[in-house]
Amino acid sequence: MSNSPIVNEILSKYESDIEGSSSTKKLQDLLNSGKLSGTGKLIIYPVDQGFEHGPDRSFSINSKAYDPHYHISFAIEAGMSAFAAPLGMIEAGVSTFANKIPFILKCNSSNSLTNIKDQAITGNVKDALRLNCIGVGFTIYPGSEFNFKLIEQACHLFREAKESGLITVLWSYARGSMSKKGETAVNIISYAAHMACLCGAHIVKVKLPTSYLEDDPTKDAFIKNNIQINTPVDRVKVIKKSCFNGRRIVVFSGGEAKNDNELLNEVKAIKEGGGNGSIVGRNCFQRPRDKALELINNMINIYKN
Ligand code: FBP
Repeated sequence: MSNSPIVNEILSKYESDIEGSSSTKKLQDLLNSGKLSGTGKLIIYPVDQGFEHGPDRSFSINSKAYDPHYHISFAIEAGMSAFAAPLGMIEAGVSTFANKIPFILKCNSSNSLTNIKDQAITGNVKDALRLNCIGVGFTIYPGSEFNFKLIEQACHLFREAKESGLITVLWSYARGSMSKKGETAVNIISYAAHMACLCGAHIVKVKLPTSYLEDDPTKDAFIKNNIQINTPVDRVKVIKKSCFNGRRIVVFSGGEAKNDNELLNEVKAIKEGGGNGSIVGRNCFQRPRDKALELINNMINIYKN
């Protein structure tokens, strides 16, 4: 299959992944997967909320969602670009769904039985290769007291992943030292997104920022240089800019379940601001399957058109 011009343009920005190397091949496969194939846009389906928030808080609203097969088959039916999950969930469906959708192995996880802003390593490159994944995912918490360790672990994992020809996705979620509101402040998300690029992530995943500016040393730069942050489109542009002036793929998380219009308006802003797509979990599995399929279809149509 030959690439669309936009896919070639995106791939050309990953200069260390020499043409023909397997990281490039895997990134190309991802960009040519699902219903957004060839558009330069992605929708990834992450199901690690059982770890992060607990199974009952995540799945009891739609009890079929306790089954890993529910999620993988949903991602395939919806035409999503990839399925991202921790080790056990991928292991539970890897042969049934082999080669039907790209898998991304989420290699660390937190849990809400503790307040500690840290993550445990639960997977590695060897697991990702054994499970035929196209890449690895990792979370860092910029601002947390554990941030330096998490950043070092991310860089270590990514080094090994690239040596094995896998792609790398970094969930960069600021939390810890800033206010709760500050976790989604545009100056903080911009900083977190840029750090993810510096860690060498192929794909950066952040929350959609608000117009709030956290009172920290980065705030002044926004005010003095009149950085536009009023609309969601402005803010997506700010984040793309902080990601090497648009040279890195950036996807935005869906967050807690919200109504269709709210989510679709966010998707319109991501598209208009030059973002590369979405990573949505709860907004899918916390809806009845047919409604979730309809939602993803509408998101795909926005990203396509
Ligand atoms: P959602 O679409 O469910 O928000 O999933 C995206 C995600 O990054 C998950 O991978 C992760 O479990 C969750 O968000 C963490 O959310 P929060 O930081 O709000 O606890």
